[in-house]
Amino acid sequence: MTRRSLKLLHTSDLHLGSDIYPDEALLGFEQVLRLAVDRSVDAVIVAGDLFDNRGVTPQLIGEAFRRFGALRRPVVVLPGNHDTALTNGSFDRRSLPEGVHLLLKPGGEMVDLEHLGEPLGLSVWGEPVYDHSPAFRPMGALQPRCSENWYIGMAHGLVTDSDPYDEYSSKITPAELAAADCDYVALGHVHVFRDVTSGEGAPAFYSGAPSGGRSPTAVIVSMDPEAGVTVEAVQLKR
Ligand SMILES: [Mn+2]
Repeated sequence: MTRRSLKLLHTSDLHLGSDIYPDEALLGFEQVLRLAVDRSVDAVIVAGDLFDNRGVTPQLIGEAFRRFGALRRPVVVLPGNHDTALTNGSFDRRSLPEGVHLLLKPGGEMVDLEHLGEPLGLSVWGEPVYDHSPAFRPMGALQPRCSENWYIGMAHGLVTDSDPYDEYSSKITPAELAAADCDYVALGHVHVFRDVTSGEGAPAFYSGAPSGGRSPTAVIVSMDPEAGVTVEAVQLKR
């Protein structure tokens, strides 16, 4: 088996259309787009909360996806609990530019990415947040690896090992992360860069948000057949 080296940009929690920091959110988005180009990444993965609330305008949604399409490389967007403008049934996936994938299927779905008609050798799975409640387990339905591709699991939720009253919504446990048969787990929901790798499991990271906090970040993931998976947190400007 020969896998090729791939470089990815992992981001989350952009909160475009935020009613608290709309300008900063846009600035964060611009920095993410620039980083994708500057680092010549092969794909961009957005682990939830691209948009802030159900009131974001169709214009903003269209423009954000248009900008992703203009990157001319695959982009995968997983809806988080804030992306109700994408999950409320009003969004038409057919309006997405070529190469931009929005994971909308309840129960989760897998995409095999392509670039210029050629397989990239990368599969990405994620289950969108339709029910942000303790009943929803974002990693609970992770599909087993089904090819020799690099395999990334995406999830938007809270990694915790301490929830005695089962009260946390969209919970992800360290045991689920340890058992995930992936090469990398791209997480969103916590707005701070964090390594949550569990035991011998795949590297699992929160990318941190590119805006809205004191330490905006995005993550560059390098996947190399020899060196394995390495993760770099890139500090963005406020
Ligand atoms: Mn969230």
